[in-house]
Amino acid sequence: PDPFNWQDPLNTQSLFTEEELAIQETAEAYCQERMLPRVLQAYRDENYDKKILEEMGELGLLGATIKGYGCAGVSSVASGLITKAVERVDSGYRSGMSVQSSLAMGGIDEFGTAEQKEKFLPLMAQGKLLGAFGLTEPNHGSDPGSMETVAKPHPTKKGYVSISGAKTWITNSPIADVLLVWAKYSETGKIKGFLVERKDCPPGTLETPAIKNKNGLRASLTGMIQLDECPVPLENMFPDVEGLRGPFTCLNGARYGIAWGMTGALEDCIARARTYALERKQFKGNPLAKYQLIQKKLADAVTDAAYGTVAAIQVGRLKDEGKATPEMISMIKRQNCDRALHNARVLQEIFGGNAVSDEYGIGRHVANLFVTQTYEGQSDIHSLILGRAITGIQAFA
Ligand code: TGC
Ligand code: FAD
Repeated sequence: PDPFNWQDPLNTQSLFTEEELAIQETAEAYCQERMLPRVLQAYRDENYDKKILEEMGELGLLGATIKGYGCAGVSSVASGLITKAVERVDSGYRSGMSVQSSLAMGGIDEFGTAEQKEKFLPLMAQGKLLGAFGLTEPNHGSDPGSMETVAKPHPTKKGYVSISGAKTWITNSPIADVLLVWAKYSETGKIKGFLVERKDCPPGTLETPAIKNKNGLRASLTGMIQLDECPVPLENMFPDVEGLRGPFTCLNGARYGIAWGMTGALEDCIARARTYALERKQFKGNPLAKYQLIQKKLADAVTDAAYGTVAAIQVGRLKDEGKATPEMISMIKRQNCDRALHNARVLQEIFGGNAVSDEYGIGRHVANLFVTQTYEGQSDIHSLILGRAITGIQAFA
């Protein structure tokens, strides 16, 4: 056999097709050469360069599993490799992409009418039209079924609904052109999806203020969506899906992506910690890497990254065969997020005081990984989804 490779201990490269390897190479090259040089300043300034999405669009990296509409139509594993490459740089950059690709484009592809797909998907694939996904509200996060945002028939405009309510912690909302808003439709009392186009909203009916001074995910924009009797044409509603199945179907794709992304973020922490441990000397000129406690930290992290990658590949293959269940996705989202956060925190210790300097990158990952463990279903929520599937008893309420 080939010698052991700490960067790919279980030789997962042997599980990819030629096409997947080529996509991985394109994505890794773009992310390391074009994204990585920007991230430190973006994180300091709490700034997101939306040109990133346009650049990714040019390379065919957006909505990559969608067939047609200018999208690449690649395998779920290939899309996972793109996500991993992006998150190796920063979870905020992956967030910007996930919302565009999985949540907004994925929703339109799955539930949109032919007209909605033609209108939005080609421009979104190019990164020229930006999307957001509004499910969470100030009073309802883990329990979106209790949402208060409502869509009523518009009192004066025929063929329109009037949407009122507030969404919060919405990635990309300050810059999005089209916001997929989930609201209770007064005619049925059921949750429906509406594509709210910023350019068509009369003044004062749509506001998307940014949430500033975050202590994680600072290279991504987050904001609110405030709707005050906002008129939206009924032709912008997803016609055939109602209830939480709509948003959760979009979330299946995004949660799958996060599971992949986690392995990228963790591998970057490992590479940074290993380099540091080999260079930094303490006690009689020995590198930190000589000490057993340091080696155990690296061994644990490398093992978790490798196991997480293998699990993500398996779920990706099942997804393309139509055999992946939401519980499988909950399992890998929860496990890969929890292990990435835990290991990143432990690896951070290797840097001693220097961990506090943002130049070393490790603190940025640790702060980001708290967010990834929290959004798209906090880890304990995924424990309950799994617990329900194991016991047949739901423990949410
Ligand atoms: P429950 O009774 O379990 O289900 C209600 C309906 O939804 C269906 N369903 C699913 N359908 C497809 N895929 C899934 N994964 C599904 N899960 C549930 C279910 O079959 C049912 O359908 P129907 O037709 O019978 O009505 O619903 P519940 O209200 O008891 O929900 C419980 C719980 C905890 C599972 C759920 O509410 C949950 O997952 N909460 C977490 C909330 C969450 O994930 N929010 C994410 C917001 S978006 C975000 O964070 C984006 S960050 C992006 C970035 O920046 O990267
Ligand atoms: P809560 O629901 O209040 O939960 C708080 C804690 O209580 C959690 O630990 C949770 O696990 C626990 N808890 C809740 N219920 C139970 C229970 N029944 N049993 C045991 N424990 C429980 N949302 C969007 O819609 N779109 C976005 O683009 C988006 N982007 C985000 C970006 C960022 C940077 C952040 C921080 C969040 C984003 N979110 C987005 C929101 C995110 O999905 C929610 O924060 C998340 O779902 C948790 O909801 P909450 O914050 O209201 O916490």
